[in-house]
Amino acid sequence: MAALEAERVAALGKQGTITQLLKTMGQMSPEQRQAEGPRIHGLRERVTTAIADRKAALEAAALERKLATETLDMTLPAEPRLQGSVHPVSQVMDELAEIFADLGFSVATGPEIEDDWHNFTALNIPESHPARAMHDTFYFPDEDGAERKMLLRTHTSPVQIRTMVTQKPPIYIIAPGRTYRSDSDATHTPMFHQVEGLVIDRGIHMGHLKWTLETFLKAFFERDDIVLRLRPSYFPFTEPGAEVDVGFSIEKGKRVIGGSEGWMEVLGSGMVHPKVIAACGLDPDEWQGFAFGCGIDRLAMLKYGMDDLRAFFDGDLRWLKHYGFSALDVPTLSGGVGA
Ligand code: 2NL
Repeated sequence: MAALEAERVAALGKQGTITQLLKTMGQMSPEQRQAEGPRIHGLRERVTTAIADRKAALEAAALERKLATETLDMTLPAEPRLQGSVHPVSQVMDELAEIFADLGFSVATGPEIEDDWHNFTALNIPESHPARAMHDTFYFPDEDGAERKMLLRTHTSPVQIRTMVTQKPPIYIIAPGRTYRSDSDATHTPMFHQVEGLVIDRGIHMGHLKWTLETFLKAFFERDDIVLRLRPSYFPFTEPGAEVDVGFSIEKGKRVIGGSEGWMEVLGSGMVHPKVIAACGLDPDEWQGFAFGCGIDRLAMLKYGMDDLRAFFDGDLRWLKHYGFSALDVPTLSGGVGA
C-alpha cells in the first residue's frame, strides 16, 4: 500500500511526472497541443485507473487474509446479562388481582399514612378500645391543632372505608398493600403485606362469603380438594365474625394446602358490622356485605414453600434468584376460576 501510494505521488502528485507533462501543455503551440493533449490526458486516465484498481485489489487481499486467519465462533453464547426477578409478594399480588378480577372485583388502593378515623374509628374501634393497643400502631408525633392522629395503617381496611365513603354500592373490591405494626420476631416483621376483600350489595349473606373464599382458595392453591372450616370469632368491624381454617395434608413430610388431615388458620372474615356501614354514610338496612383479610406474605409462604418470613425483606439476591419469578410468567391459571 505504501509503495503504491509512493508511485501515485511520483506520477500524479504536485511534482509528479504526469502533472509535469500536463504543465508543459501550457507552452505548446495549438497544433502540438491538439496532437499531444489527448495522449497526455489518456495517460493520466490510465494511470489513475490502474492505481485505483491496484488499491482495491490490495484491500480485498488484506480482508481475505484477515478472514482466513481470525476466527469468530458464532455459536458461543452471548455474555450473560444480570436479570432481575419478580418478588414472590408481587407475584402473589398479581395472582390475587387476576383471580378476583375473574370474580368481578377490582383492586382498590389508598394511602399508607392514615388518620385514626379511617384506620380505627370508622371500623367500630373507638378511642379506648383494646384493639387499638393490640394493633401495635406506629403513630406520628401530634401536629399542633390536628383533629385526627396520623399513623401508619395497621391493615388495609381504611382503603375499604375510603371506597365506601366515596363510591356508591354495589362495591366489589380487594385492597392489597403494605401494612405496619410495631412487632418484630421470627414470624412478624414491622412491615408486612395484607389483602382485604369487601363486598357491599343488597341481600348479601354468609353463603356468598364462604363460596367466594372457597373459589378464591381453589384458584390460588390450584387444587380442587380445598376444604374450609369457619369458626366463630370476634372482630369489632364484623358481626358475625369468623376465622377461616383451610384443610391441609402431609405430602413428603411437608404440609400442603388441600385435603383435611389437619386445619390451618389462613383468613379472618365476617359480615360487615352495620355500624361500619353507617359510619360510611350508607343505610345498613339497605346494604349488607362481607369482608375478609389475610396476610399476603403468609399466602406466598404456603403456596411456594418458604419457611422464614424475615428472608422476604432481607433483599438477599440469592433468595430472590431461588424464589423469584420471571417477569414474563403469567400470574395465574390460564383457565381462570371457572375452569
Ligand atoms: C385478619 C382479619 C379481617 C376484615 C378483615 C373488614 C373491613 C371492613 C369492614 C369489615 Cl371495611 N371488615 N375487614 C374483616 C374481618 C377480618 O381480617 O385476621 N386479618 C389478617
